[in-house]
Amino acid sequence: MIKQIQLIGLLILLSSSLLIAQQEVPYSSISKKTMEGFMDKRFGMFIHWGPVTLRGTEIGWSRNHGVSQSDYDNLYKKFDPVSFDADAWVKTARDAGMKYLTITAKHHDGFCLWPTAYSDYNIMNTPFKKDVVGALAKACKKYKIKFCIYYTVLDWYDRRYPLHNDGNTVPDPKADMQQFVQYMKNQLTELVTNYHPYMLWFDGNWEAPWTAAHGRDIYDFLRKLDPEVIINNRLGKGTHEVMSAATTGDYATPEQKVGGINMTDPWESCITLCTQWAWKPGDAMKSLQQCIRTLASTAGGNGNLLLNIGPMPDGRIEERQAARLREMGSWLKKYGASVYSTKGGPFLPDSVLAATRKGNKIYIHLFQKPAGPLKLPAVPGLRVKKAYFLQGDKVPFRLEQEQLILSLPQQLPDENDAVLVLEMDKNAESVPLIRK
Ligand code: JFZ
Repeated sequence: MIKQIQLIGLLILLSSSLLIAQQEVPYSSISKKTMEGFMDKRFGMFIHWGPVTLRGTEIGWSRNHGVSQSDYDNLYKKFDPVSFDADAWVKTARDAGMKYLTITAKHHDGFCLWPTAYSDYNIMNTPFKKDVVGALAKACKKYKIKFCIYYTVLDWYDRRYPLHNDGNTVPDPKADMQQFVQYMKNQLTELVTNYHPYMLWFDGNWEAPWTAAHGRDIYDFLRKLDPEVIINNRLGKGTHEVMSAATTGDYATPEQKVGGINMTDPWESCITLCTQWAWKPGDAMKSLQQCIRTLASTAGGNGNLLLNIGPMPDGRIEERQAARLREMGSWLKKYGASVYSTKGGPFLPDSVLAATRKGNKIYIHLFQKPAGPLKLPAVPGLRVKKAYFLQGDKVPFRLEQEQLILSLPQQLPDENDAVLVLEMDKNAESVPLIRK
């Protein structure tokens, strides 16, 4: 009897602490295994595209800022990307070493890149008349790239959504959030059931009409449609950058910067290859060195990189952007073992280096040659058996007063990122983070 009462007490305690825990953690019910599979991919392609590319200005944001609303909203009538080739885009992603691809099916301007039955403002009413989202989903399947869909919450075009412009604060009294949310559900049902995305990338959750309750409602709705579809954290009201109690969604989305190291919460940084999300003629492009170091630093922080490109109005990816992506692919062919399926750390990333690890190996991504030898704190409980550059020469090392001292050559073997391998005597994946 006493045992039974104790057991019941324990159960009550357990379930109430579970309840409390539920309120303190993000609103997310994805399996750990699915998220681990996602985080193993490390590198994906973001694509921002739509009729706005005819003006070369920023998608969504340039409506009423540089491009008049009437001009912007009529661009679709001239959108005819005759050179669009879904296979070519997906092959560009694959050859860059990217493992997934995320397309803006609907951005803040409300235009839909698929033949939705719920809005006439879609690709079938352009001269092009082809399902861009469907073509990409099919090509991704063919080339074994995970297909993902960006879908904005805020929609400055739709009259049911209360705000019709960036900077608007007074809600339209004729708008109706309940109807708008139903419209979202209808479209999300189309997207999930027709294209089976691996992940949904929400956005535009910061405006006042969108509430935390809306986010949880959509999250539950999607979970019923597909228990495994991954959902980013821009459905709730918390910050994008980190997961918190206010978060609805499965992973954090720092934007235009590498996220901070986090060994528990999954995250993905979205960063543009040029400066604009959508195509801009002659836009400044990041160097190969910047791209490689961004990817290495992201992996070093235990996150993914979603690198954005903006294809041109005729449907092609600019050759200089494609070339940069091919260079990334060649680098990854050689150094991919230090990026894919690794964990970040144990050394904290900084401007000099980023560390990743897999099994017994710790990879040191060196961005800069120190004046003398490279000095790292010894890894507690583990011993270095061998040190060498990945695909390269051995590196002499010694241990001196809890410091690992590595003698580097005059010139590092790769000026963008020289990857050193430390082969340890034990698995290094769960070693606590080490401050240098
Ligand atoms: C958002 C989009 O607005 C942007 O166009 C792009 O799609 C990016 C991936 O995500 O970026 C933001 C998010 C929030 C703000 C501005 C841009 N904000 O709060 O001002």
